[in-house]
Amino acid sequence: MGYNVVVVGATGNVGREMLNILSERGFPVDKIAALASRKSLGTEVSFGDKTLTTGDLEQFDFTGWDIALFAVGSDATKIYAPRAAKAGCVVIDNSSLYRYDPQVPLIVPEVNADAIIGYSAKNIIANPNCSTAQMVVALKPLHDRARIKRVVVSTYQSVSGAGKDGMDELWDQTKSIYNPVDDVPPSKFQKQIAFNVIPQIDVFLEDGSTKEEWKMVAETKKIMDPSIKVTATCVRVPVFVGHSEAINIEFEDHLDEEEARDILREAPGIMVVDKREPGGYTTPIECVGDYATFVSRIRQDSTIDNGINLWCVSDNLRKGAALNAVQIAETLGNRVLKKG
Ligand code: 11C
Repeated sequence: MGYNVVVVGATGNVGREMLNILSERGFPVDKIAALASRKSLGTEVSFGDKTLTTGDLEQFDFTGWDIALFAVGSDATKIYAPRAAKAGCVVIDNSSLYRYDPQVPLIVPEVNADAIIGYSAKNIIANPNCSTAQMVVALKPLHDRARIKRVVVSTYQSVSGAGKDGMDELWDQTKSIYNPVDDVPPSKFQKQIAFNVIPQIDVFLEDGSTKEEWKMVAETKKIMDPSIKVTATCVRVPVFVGHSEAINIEFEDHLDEEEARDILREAPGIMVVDKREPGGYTTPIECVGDYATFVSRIRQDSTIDNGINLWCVSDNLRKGAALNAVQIAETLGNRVLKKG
């Protein structure tokens, strides 16, 4: 016996990956529904070797459905997630709407799977922001060994984090550079993204940071440990898929770079690629379509007492979104619903 599963936002970048990953991982599905907003209604999407036609989110009755993976914006989530939850369907939400709600667990299964039990307060589980998800997978095993005090992270985030429109803007603008007749001015992004980098993701906050940077701070504290200090600079780069992060970590206790490498090699969800030679590290293009969070360039930071630097890369549509959501569904199934 399997689960009745709904994917909400099935035509978007993340919704499509949710369907792919449910199928790839053999998630025990009895019945599946792919839902979309009115404008994408009737679009066909793939689920393994099947083709599904998207149904209408507005009209959908969630009664009798076990799990809904939501990959729509906060506005639609606000209306339909409580509706699904009330009908007895557990919502796994990829938007930021519920992430900071103390009654909603924010889960990265490799890091805080035990917290999933808190789902029953609202029948909702939150999926973190992509840049947080891959970072905490890399940080957790090191924190368990040497207690992290402070993290300084700079991100290099791909345009797919901004959805299909972001990918189209990079593609069209890149072409337009060679054919200036087709001018493609910035629209999704604040400045030209082709052949450029932009130190702004999401809106500015009062303290001069951006909301993306704030999310990395708040979510790391909620998922891992509220005592960890995080400071982030989030940057958009002209890469289609795959977020990269340069992470500087300060620990309470000494941690030697060899031990850090060994710990990360053994840790769940991580692939260490760290040869000190040209090309002996992972770049975003190499992580596309993969499940792992890749860690490279592990080295001592000799400017502080207990410091390590590393480079971390992952597919933002997978570990950063759809894969993590499916892993949450698997954890929920194995630990709570126990139907599969
Ligand atoms: C980006 N990280 O790369 C964002 C996208 O809170 O789930 C995901 C936003 C979120 O633009």
